[in-house]
Amino acid sequence: MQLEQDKKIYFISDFHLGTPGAGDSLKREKHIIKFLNEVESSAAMIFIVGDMFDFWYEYRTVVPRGYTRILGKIADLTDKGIPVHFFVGNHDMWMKDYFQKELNVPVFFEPQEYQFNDKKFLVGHGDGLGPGDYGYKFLKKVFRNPVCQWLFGILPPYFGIGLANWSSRRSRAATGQVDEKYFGEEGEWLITYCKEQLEKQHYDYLVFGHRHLPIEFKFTGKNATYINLGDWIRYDTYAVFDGKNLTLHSYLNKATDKIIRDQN
Ligand SMILES: [Mn+2]
Repeated sequence: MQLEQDKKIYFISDFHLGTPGAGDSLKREKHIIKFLNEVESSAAMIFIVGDMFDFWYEYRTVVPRGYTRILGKIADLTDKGIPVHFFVGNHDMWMKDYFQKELNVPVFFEPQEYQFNDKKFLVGHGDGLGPGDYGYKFLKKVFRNPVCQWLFGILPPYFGIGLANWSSRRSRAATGQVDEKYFGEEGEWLITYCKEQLEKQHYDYLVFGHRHLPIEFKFTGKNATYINLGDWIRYDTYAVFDGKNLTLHSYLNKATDKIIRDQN
């Protein structure tokens, strides 16, 4: 894709709508929509890179209630001809064809490559990539297993969604504080994953979410940058590609100083 003059591509992730409760979630949802309203006139394309919902499961004929504003906004964007691409996260991987059919939004389950102008991108949510995290990788296999998904789908939603909300609260509680600390080049497994990918082929930008920590990491001698999109809980961060460079910003300068810019 070749960008027109003054057009930009936006990347955002990890809204976790639904948590911690309806009131806070609605405030965040409106804040995200305000951002989308402001950028849409310059947007050639928008990427939502996973964990839009704290929990989402599409039954064959039914979707979870709520989130009408953000879903409406996404429909509005695609109706106006702005492509929106969605990557599932570990909190909203139970997607079928609702986004494609209702919102005209393609949904991706694995990292994808893109070429914008002369820059090559790799984009994905980032869960279960790189070394370690075997417990989660096993769980992901279970969650993505069609039989397990079918079994979950025949549970009454009162029970199924209740169970999911309970377990997502527990997983947040378990990882709550760890997210905020930057582990450096050796400790950040998405950096390790990026290095593995860069061994195989060149990318200018490797863009992930999941980490809930805004990071810009430049790989020395590779002319490549890993960007982590942070989240819309603590940082309200987004990445923007202006045709030449991809850079990380905080909406309304909420936490620009908290963006980790590791020049290596
Ligand atoms: Mn997340």
